[in-house]
Amino acid sequence: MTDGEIPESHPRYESLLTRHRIEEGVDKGITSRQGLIAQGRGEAFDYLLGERTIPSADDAERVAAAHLLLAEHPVISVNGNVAALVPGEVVELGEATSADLEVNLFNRTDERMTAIVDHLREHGAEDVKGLTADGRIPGLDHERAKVDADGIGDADVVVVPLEDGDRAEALGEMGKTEVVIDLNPLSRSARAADVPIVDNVIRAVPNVTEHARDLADADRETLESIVAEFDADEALAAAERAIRDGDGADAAED
Ligand code: PTJ
Repeated sequence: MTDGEIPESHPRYESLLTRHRIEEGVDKGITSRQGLIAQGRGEAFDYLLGERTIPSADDAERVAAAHLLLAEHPVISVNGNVAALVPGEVVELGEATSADLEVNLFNRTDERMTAIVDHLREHGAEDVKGLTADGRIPGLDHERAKVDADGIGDADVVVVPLEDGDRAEALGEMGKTEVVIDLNPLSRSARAADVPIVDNVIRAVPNVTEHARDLADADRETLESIVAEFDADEALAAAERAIRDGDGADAAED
């Protein structure tokens, strides 16, 4: 099955497309097998949220765009799931916000690093960081700590979609502003974030790009007030309410 063979009219189109892309990512050596498990966990939360961008997530996506536009050196961290699900979309987000892309893996191997860098280049990326690995995130064990000194090492704002909790916390402790995209509002990553986006990466990344384009001509004062008004705890609480109230599951029912 290819992307084009899933009928768009299918009520679970997006979910089937996502599964297909992740499977293909594993076949290509981009996504780890653990990525399949992570995807399953994410899907369960997405189902409960109604497989839609809830209003609080849309707000967070706008705030993320404002942070990226204000940043001196924004970097988007790309792992095996992100590369499989939204390769072209992260390239577009990088272009819209002048952010670097850096491959940073939980299960790091040279083969996966190279496969992901090549995959991003095929989707239009010019410069992809991550292979130099001459910087370290303090407080993490060896492989997960590897970053480029002039990439995530130097960044003031980092977007970390589908992150594992330890690394999200360690990046936060380095004083970087962290935007986390994670469908689980209870995860340590979401809780460590300055801007937690509780939404599927497949919807969140293009929506941050759209907000960034919309805010491209905004002055610093406007961007700073968007950032200042954001309440991360309230965003997490709103997502948890949406899940507990069950409105979402009705919307996604099939
Ligand atoms: O490619 P690697 O080696 O860097 O590994 C990447 C994974 C994702 C396997 C690794 O970071 C991992 O094991 O992550 P966790 O601890 O399973 O956390 C993944 C989080 O992402 C979970 O909280 C899921 O709910 C969430 N998630 C899964 N799929 C999506 C998602 N969030 C947004 N969009 C998704 N499509």
